[in-house]
Amino acid sequence: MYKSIFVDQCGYLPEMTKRVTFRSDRPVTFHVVTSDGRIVYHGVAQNRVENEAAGETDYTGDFSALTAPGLYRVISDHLSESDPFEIGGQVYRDVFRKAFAFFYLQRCGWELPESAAGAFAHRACHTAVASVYGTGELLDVSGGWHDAGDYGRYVVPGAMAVAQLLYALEENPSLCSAYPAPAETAGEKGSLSPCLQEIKYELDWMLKLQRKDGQVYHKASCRHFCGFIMPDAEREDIVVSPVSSTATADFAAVTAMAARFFQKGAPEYAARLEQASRQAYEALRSMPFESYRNPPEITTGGYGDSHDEDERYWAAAELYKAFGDPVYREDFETLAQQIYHGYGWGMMGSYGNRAYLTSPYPTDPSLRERIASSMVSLAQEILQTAEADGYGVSLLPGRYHWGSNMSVSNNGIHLLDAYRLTGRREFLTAAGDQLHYLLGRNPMGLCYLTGCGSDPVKHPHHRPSGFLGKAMPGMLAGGPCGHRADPTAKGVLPENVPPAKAFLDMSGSYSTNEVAIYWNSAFILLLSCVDGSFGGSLPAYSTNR
Ligand code: G3I
Ligand code: 9MR
Ligand code: ZN
Repeated sequence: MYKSIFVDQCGYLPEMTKRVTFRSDRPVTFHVVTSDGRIVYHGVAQNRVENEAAGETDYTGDFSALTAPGLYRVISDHLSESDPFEIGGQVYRDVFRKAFAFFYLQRCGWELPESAAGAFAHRACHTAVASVYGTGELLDVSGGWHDAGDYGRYVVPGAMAVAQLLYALEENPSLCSAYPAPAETAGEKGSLSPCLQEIKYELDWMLKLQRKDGQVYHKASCRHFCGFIMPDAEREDIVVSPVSSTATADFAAVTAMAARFFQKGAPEYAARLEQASRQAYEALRSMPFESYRNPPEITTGGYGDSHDEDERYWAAAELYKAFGDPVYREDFETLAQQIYHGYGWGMMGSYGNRAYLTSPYPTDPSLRERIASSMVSLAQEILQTAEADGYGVSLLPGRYHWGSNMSVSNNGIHLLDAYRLTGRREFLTAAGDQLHYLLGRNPMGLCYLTGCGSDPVKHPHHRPSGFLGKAMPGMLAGGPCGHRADPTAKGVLPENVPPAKAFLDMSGSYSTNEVAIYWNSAFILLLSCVDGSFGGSLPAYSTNR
């Protein structure tokens, strides 16, 4: 069905700003109607936007004044009607539950029972002892989460995912409490919440990737990507790839961060994490930067990097926040002569900024101010882009890269940082618009989260989904990628496809339609912060500690 009215298919919290996009070359009068056709709101969309990223003309309507809980659609005389949506205080709980359950369903080395995984049930996979590349050593590296549509397990994106899920727990414990423990894990691990239990599953694996000298191996995978088979059908040898400074730094950072979260419910585990973190950090000192490259025999994911100062920056800040040793503060403040930003796996500086700004130990007030103003400046640029876009999305036409929906999510988190630092509501509104874009208010008219909304992505590049012919629910698709970076995209999308429409809901298109644990974690953190903010519970950053 050709769409011309675009809304968040998962709905709106009552207090949220509610904007709707009309693909139209002339102003639009519109109504919001209840599911039984009663008109409850009348509006006019006046502001015209020539949308370069989408290659179209758009008008934006606003029906924020409508706050009554219920089921609605937007209609307009000369356009098709919108997808249905809900207004209500709990609209994002089911979305959260599905998006978080993705991590459990991505478990490696774990028998997923039908009672908890339905059709995605499988026997424990990749449990064989692995060989450490270039050595004769064998190592148990079972466990952790499959990275994405493939079955590789990688420390760098794994650390990003764990950090974002821990932040989501901190920002919105109420929403996180909506996630029920899978049947067979209920009651395990003492007083750990189901969310923390799940996060621990990845950390337990990551601890196995630390070498005796403290350095951290980059990943564990088979040598090559397998076909679209279930995980327990992949029986090739598992190889542990060489150590890297980015894996070692990210490991040091995220185990320090996690030690804070496990201190209360599992103090011995927190101590184990602290010991591993301190050892990795010390080992990092003797590791010059060397961008990780796959050895020639290995062709699975790379997660290489062009530098590692931002990872070291994050590690120093996180160890200082967790343990308070002056040396970590000195290291951070030396690195912070340049402020680093980024919530994505290749640029991790923003995690360091958050850790330093919220450290319980003494920090430098002038540096805190420098960091805070740099964060607000970054968010201001993101805000300007979002406010100028016909769909409110924070991407310029040239920024629709592989994993663009992760960038949209992380931009929303930058906007929320600025909201917390300044109290300026436009930052919060724009952050909400990033969520609305991902859940339906986008030029594709799709809910990019599988199994959610009335018109979700249905054919993700995800081996279990592809093998079973049905999309596992709760997975965020990578999103439009203007460079047509896979053979399917090159074969199907026209060369001049507008970047915001360079998306294919086809399982072959891994550069637009794969899924990944660190895309889901970015989405979950955005969702948690937005839901928490409108619920009034998002804590402010105090930079005058
Ligand atoms: O940032 C540059 C930009 O400046 C430039 O204009 C643009 C066009 O060349 O490229 C941008 O970088 C891209 C980068 O993603 C952006 O994050 C690279 O081209 C692109 O190759 C890179 O793709 C990565 C992809 O692996 C291929 O290496 C994705 O980020 C990354 O998410 C993806 O990760 C894969 C794992 O390897 C395997 N598991 C699945 C996972 C998700 O697809
Ligand atoms: O499935 C793989 C996906 O996880 C990766 O992101 C992508 C890029 O590295 O590669 C996919 O695997 C394809 C391989 O690169 C080429 N042969 C077809 C594979 C399945 O699409
Ligand atoms: Zn596995």
